[in-house]
Amino acid sequence: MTEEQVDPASGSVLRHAHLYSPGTAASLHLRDAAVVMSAGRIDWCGADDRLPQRYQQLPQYDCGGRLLTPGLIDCHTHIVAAGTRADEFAQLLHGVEYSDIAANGGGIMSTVHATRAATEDELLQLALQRVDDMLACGVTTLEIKSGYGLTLEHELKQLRVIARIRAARPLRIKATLLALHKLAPEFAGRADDYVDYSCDELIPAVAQAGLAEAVDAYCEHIAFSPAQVERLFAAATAHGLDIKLHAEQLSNQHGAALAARHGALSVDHLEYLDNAGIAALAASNTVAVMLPAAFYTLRETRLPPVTQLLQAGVPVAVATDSNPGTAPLTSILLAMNMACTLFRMTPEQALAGTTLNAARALGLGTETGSIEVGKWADLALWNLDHPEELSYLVGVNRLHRRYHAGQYEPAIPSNDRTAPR
Ligand code: DI6
Ligand code: FE
Repeated sequence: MTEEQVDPASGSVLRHAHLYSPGTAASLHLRDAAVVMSAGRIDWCGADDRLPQRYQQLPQYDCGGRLLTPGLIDCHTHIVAAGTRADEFAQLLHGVEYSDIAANGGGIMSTVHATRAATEDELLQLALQRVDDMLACGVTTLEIKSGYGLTLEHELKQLRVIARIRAARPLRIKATLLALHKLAPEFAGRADDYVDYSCDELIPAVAQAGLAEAVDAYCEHIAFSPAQVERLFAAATAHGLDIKLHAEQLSNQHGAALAARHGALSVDHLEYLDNAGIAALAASNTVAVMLPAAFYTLRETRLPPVTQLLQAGVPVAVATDSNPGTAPLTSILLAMNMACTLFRMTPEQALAGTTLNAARALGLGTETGSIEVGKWADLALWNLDHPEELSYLVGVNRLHRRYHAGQYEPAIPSNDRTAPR
């Protein structure tokens, strides 16, 4: 019987893998390893020649010395969106500032118009194309944000699309209500009323519908103030939702320290983070998420203080930030490469950033992100010899197999060529 026909409850074994799994203190690195998957979880892992007798009868797959890592985790994306921003790319290349494009009605608002105009089915088809790219890169867990609707109707529409992706594809998804992304045009000149609307209508309705696990905001001089974000955090927490924050991307609003104080799962971007912000993160459990593709697209020059964060013991994650404006990519592998070349992270740190630390940024640190007994058997097997190669290769994807809950998923659905563009 081949492994993929096996009932997951009965389990299977991966043999002769070159296992590399980032850890908090030390990484697990075994040249010739076996991993037993049972009922969707990792039941045993260790040196192949120590595989206990009781597992010898299970169906086996010979990895042939290929690199085996935890499935990759993209902990920050905005993939439920319609429309293109290719025109803005041309403007950026000609030196127009992102904030000026936004001030002239483009930027996030351009995507809001297109997303509002799209049907739920159209948004689903567009998002599935991006999800399929991600699955093909070995992603097993994905965070997806709303934030291009800005009214209850359209935010719920985006969040329902996320729920449908969860049903349509074999991967874990965390949904985030990005409540304060951009001031809705209906509230022009009344930002505080929009914050009230987010706290009093959006959050309760989304929590009631069970459509999101976390709430996020864009704390920036061109977006929302720390005081406004703090009100949102209070409402989110009161409704039992986790919190996250886009902070210190274009300016220092001291958003990261605010989020850490409120127990945020993560703070994301951080180019303008100062020493007080680093200290606040170090004193918390909040993960620092690096988004080098946005830095790259906007051709930023100010680097986030990655080295200082790591020295201070802050867990550092890496994500794509996949969105139509500032990060039009779907490859988490490319984001890892950029984290190394642009932000000077090591390949090991980049891989920890898309596995263990990304899991923590989603509140899933005990469930996934490393190859450990008891965790979900979410794994990626690569046609590679060394873990460093995942970050070293530029725009190259060498995924051999992906396992979700112990199941090999050979048939990653191909893109629907009739999908709306
Ligand atoms: N994430 C965001 O939400 C904003 N920047 C970022 O990195 C804006 C995304 C957009 O321009 O659509
Ligand atoms: Fe973002």
